[in-house]
Amino acid sequence: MIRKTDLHSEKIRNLADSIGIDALGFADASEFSDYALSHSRRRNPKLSLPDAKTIIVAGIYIGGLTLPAWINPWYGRTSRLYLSEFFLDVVKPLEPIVNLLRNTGYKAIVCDGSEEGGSVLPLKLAAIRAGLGWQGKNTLLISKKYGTFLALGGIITDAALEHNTDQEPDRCLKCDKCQQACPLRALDQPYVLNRNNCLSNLLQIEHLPEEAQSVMENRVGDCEICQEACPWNKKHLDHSLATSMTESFQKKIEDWETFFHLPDLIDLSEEGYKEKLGILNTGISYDLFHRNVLIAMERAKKVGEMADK
Ligand code: B12
Repeated sequence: MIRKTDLHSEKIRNLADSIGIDALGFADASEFSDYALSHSRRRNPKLSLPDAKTIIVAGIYIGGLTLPAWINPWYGRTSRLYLSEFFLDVVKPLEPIVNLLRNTGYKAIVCDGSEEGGSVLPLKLAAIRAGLGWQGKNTLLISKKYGTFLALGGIITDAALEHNTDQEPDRCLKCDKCQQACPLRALDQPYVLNRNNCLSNLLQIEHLPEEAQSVMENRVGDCEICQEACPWNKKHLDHSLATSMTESFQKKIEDWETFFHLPDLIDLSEEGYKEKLGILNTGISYDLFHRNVLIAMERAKKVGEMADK
């Protein structure tokens, strides 16, 4: 049994390393007073754990992963986060750290977007406070080493660990490539996402405006246009930093290659959707997914007809 006094930040860092977590930081668990959603539980970790002292923020690299089929109109396109199984936060990989904390007599609550009321942290702001990077004009956390391709996870604990005190400066400077690239101008105000114009949002809600349908191309879930335009992601788009996870990730991603063939997806039943895509844990309903597939299929036919002309 490890005594409370023996649990040092180093022990958690070494454990995180051994379980394939690419980025890790500790932040104080005070309120996020600059968090725009003032009513949200995410704003104050102490609402989830009254004697919270530390937020442990973890990042898993999902860059470099790509599916050649994504540029083929006959295949449904999603995103690296979508296929990473971390769409609703990095949760499972954090279990060994949670167990270490609890086995040492500390409390630990994991931010889990798939649980009702479980999304207890503004992970991007917590990651900034933990020293993992800065918030870019596309509102995402940008890391010098991993770009925006860190899927994030977080733990609120009453363990007093070595809190990061040195936040990364904003390195977006004059660049506005993400803002220029967004086809629906969701980033016209830098650092603020107008989610009503964000394809990633629109593809998972009821109302999908005509204009969005006209620019979604073969996207059936999520959109990465603002990420692909970001200079900090350049080195992560076609090849990846070799991390312990990436090989297994790329392999997992390739397994989806043929699955998203639109003519097959058209006939995918709700049971098939849950059975096959349930593991991705996106929380997106079958009806919305199927709607997106139908629209992408109509477009593929048009593109096909144009090509035949
Ligand atoms: C809700 C949500 C969404 C929503 C809304 C996004 C948004 N920016 O609000 C939708 C569905 C659109 C979305 C999309 C995506 N998401 Co999302 N999302 C979340 C979630 C659950 C909460 C984010 C949040 O707090 N939003 C509320 C806004 C207010 O907070 P904010 O974005 O930090 O906004 C700050 C600034 O923009 C500014 N601001 C914002 N609004 C306003 C308004 C005013 C008046 C002012 C003054 C300031 C201001 O201040 C805020 C700081 O307080 C997090 C998980 C989590 N628990 O944190 C994942 C998360 C942020 N998403 C993530 C990702 C990867 C994406 C996508 C890139 C997925 C993809 N396509 O690949 C897209 C990209 C869209 C984008 N450019 O942000 C990752 C980010 C990882 C990273 N490296 O940054 C997270 C952390 C999920 C994860 N576990 O990894 N997402």
